[in-house]
Amino acid sequence: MAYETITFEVADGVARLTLNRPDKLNSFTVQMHGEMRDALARVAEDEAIRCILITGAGRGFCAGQDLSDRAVDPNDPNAEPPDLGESLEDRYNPLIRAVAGLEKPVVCAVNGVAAGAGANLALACDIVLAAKSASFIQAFCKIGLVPDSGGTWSLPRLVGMARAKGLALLGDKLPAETAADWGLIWQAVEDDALMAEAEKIAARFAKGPTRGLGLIKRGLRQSFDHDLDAQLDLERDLQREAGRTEDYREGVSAFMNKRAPAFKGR
Ligand code: LHQ
Repeated sequence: MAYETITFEVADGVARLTLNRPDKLNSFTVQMHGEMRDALARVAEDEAIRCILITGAGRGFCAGQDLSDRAVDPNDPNAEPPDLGESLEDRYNPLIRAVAGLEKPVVCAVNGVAAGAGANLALACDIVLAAKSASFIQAFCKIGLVPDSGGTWSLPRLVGMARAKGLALLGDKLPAETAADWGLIWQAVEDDALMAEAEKIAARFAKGPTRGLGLIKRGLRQSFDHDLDAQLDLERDLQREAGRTEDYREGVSAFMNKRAPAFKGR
């Protein structure tokens, strides 16, 4: 599939996906959803890809849904009011499931404003770095909508209910440094250091024990649905699986021989 609204390249075990509609702050169209779905499926399937790095072209990261897209525009005089539930079911929910469920690390470099579903796409990633000039806006309430793309799930878990409510009900701009202070994201970095920092982390993941890292993601994610007993059972199962990987053998061997491990991701 040829892409027009994103760029996608793979090198040295890292897939780089750049949202690429800079004139519209990389807001989502139906086409962009289709291209992202295709690219994320390639990442999931290709064993040579051991990490994905998502960022945006131009001055924004992603302004959420493109509000002029005919699929969601309530002002189209010739159309019934749009079914936004369908838009979530068909496009946003699969996108967030694909990102959150990917058993490989997802690094997000938030290069500028991240609004609406754009903010929540970033929050679905594993390691979120943001340029200090970037910001996060739960813009939904400003147009009468509800945070989607996992926002009502991730916000209270990341920052607690009081801050989740403030963000979701007020829809104000949260600067990257405050987002980092609150634990919404991993780190805010100087603007001109953003991509180098994100690349450094991605390169590290590309040499990591990919299956083990994927299992860590699964364990942390499922913890929200479990009490301690159930989580201990899950850890037993995950560790059993991790313990059977080549990378576990390599990790222990490297440690015992006082050398750096050469993980293969399997
Ligand atoms: C845009 C957009 C945009 C189109 C900037 N659409 N053009 C799910 C299911 C179905 C339906 C609805 O939504 C969802 C999920 C959602 O994501 S809902 C939330 C949708 N997003 C928003 O409400 C954010 C709208 N954008 C903004 O509030 C501002 O653009 C922010 C605060 C992000 C940035 O402000 P500025 O830095 O001042 O930039 P700007 O507003 O001047 O935008 C630059 C251009 O991008 C401009 O186009 P133009 O042709 O005038 O230069 C904007 O119209 C366009 N743009 N966001 N979402």
